[in-house]
Amino acid sequence: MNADLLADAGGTARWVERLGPGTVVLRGFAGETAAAIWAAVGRLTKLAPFRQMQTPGGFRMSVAMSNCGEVGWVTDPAGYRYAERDPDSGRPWPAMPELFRQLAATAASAAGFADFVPDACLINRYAVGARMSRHQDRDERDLTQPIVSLSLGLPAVFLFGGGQRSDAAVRVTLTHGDVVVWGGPDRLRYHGVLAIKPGEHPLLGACRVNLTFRKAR
Ligand code: MD6
Ligand code: FE
Repeated sequence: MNADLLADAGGTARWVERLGPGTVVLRGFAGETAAAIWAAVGRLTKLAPFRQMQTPGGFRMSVAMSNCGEVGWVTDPAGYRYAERDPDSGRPWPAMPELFRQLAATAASAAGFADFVPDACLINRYAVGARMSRHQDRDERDLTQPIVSLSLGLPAVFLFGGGQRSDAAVRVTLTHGDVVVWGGPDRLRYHGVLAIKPGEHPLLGACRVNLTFRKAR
């Protein structure tokens, strides 16, 4: 097998962009593994269907969410938290596929975070027009652990801000197969996603899916 085939099986970035001291974009890192991950998302979301959760402020999110792993991120009028069970079914979240854990660990290691073992994977589905307002990810217990984020489907403009909500943000377009790893001094930077523009992706159709791998507990 030549190097290109190996690269295409996932685990090698086509190129790397640094967004901060603890943040890199690994372009095309998922390679052909993206299709297998997308197929797995289909199986997982039969068990734990996508749903639009409510924020503590009572707004319905435009992004539809599901989870796999030992715990899953949920929001409702009582607040944000990690929960061991899917609140819609009362059942534990589906187990995280080994393929997901491997991709996350390999990406984290490529970005300089050794021994990353995610216990939660939040699966976000964006229809055209869906967006994610600016937020920090701070519900995880150990903030020395990075977050690994995989983008699939339609492109998205990712806003990467600073430590204060009002700090200026850089705009980064994330496309199918791109992985962002962030942690260390960047772990609490504000970030968001602009409304997804209409389009059609050959594999996913008119949507974007983002998986974020976390060590929540
Ligand atoms: C998204 N991602 O890309 C939303 N959070 O759809 C996130 O909110 C995110 O990509 C923490 C770390 C990486 C991320
Ligand atoms: Fe986030």
